[in-house]
Amino acid sequence: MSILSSTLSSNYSPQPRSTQEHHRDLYISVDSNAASHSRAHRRQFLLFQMASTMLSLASASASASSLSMHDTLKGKVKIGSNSLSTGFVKTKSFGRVSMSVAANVSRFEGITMAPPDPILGVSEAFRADTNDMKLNLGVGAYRTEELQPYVLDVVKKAENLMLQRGENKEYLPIEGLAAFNKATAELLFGADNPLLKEQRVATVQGLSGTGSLRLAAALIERYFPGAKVLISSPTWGNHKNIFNDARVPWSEYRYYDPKTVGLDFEGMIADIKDAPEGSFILLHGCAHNPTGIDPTPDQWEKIADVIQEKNHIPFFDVAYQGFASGSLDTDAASVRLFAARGMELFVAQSYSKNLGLYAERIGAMNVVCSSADAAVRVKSQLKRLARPMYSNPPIHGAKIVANVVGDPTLFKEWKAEMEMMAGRIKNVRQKLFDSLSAKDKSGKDWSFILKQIGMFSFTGLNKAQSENMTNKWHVYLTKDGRISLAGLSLAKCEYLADAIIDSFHNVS
Ligand code: PGU
Repeated sequence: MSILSSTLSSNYSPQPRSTQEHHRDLYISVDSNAASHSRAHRRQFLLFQMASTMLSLASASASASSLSMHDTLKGKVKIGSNSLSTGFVKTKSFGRVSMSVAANVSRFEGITMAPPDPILGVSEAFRADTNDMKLNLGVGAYRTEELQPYVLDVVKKAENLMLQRGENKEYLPIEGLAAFNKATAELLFGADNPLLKEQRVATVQGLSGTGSLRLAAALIERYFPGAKVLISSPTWGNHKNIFNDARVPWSEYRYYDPKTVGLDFEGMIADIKDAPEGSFILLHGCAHNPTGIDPTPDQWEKIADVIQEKNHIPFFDVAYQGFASGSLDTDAASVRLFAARGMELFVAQSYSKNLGLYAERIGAMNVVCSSADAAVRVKSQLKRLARPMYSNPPIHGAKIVANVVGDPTLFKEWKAEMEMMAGRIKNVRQKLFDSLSAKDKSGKDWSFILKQIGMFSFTGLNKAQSENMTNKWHVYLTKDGRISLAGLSLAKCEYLADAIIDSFHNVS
């Protein structure tokens, strides 16, 4: 009785409920008349048994793949051709009593299992693999030649400085740390860029690249209703999630040409031209993810021409500044070219890769406006959007960036470390190409690997071939055939070449 009484509530009030809510609960009727107490006991017990039976059928069906959760929620449990109702069990004139069914069926039965993330899920699968030869080339995270995570020396030095100064942990303003915002805009546009003096850039600290993109997506959704974002085909997988979640419509423009394993420049220009006037064109500032193929400076000019002609708004995602070429300035050239034309543009930045601050979630959203007045208003709205989402950003990474960039010695050391990291990636790229060329007797041209830049190589392996890499060779990569060279060592290049050659030639 105690279990029953604790799960029964006698003051059910028939408030309007959604059909789904309605079906999530089971209602059973019990006798609330005190005079027929013992009869009511027996009836409650019987009803409880009936309910339990139905519930176990419902939960059994929920786990059986032949029946959808939707069917269960609709109150139907189908067994063979029979169908049982798990709805009301009523007896006339008795008060209805709501019964909580936590013992067998969760309120979350309607929540289906989400698929693993196509990139971060690869690391989870890698961790579960016990084979000694395993290699994680899934996530774009820099490893040393010993395949260990790397904390930059300048980061350690900046953190020591912070400890010595005994800095506090009070809330930052909504827009983030002022010293960080100044440093990040200067790194991006160049410290002497006139648009900074003219105060035409609205910069707010963001939750790394992803959070900054998401904030910008919220701004588009609110102030450009119906405007479309054009993203490259292919692109970093999370772009689609970000715009979907912000309810911003998007479509793709042609980018990668599998025939030439290069840029489909004509297709890209044609698709940008075809987009409705005033669309946002998402561009990877440098080191395009996943292809590693960037437009040439000449092509960037032509892209800017079309965007200007069509009154589109360029939206740069800069996640690899300094990491592609080893130079902060070279890697910002595309953004600076557009800014120099006096265009209004969006730029999301990330310090995950170039300062190795992955888990600190430090980045920024910059909106270049045509006037200082517009920049003040845009910034105020970015803050307004940020406040209910995360209130204000974290301080630690912002202080590291501000300290590194603000100290001439540390800044110089950072540049040297970035060159070292970019250099190591270039070395493994070369060694992988050499190993493939030496081992593959088919005459296939692997030189596209050398033409790609940045952290990744887009191998051209299809899904089945990528799966062979993992299942047979314990090499973990994303299913689009992208490998992160930042997770590869010179010592593992030959093994990887064997895996690629086998997968490419022996799996269709
Ligand atoms: N934009 C691009 C083009 C990226 O490649 C990434 C990271 C980001 C933004 C966001 O990085 P934040 O860490 O939020 O600053 N892409 C990596 C990291 C793993 C992931 O998917 O988040 C990658 O492996 O593609």
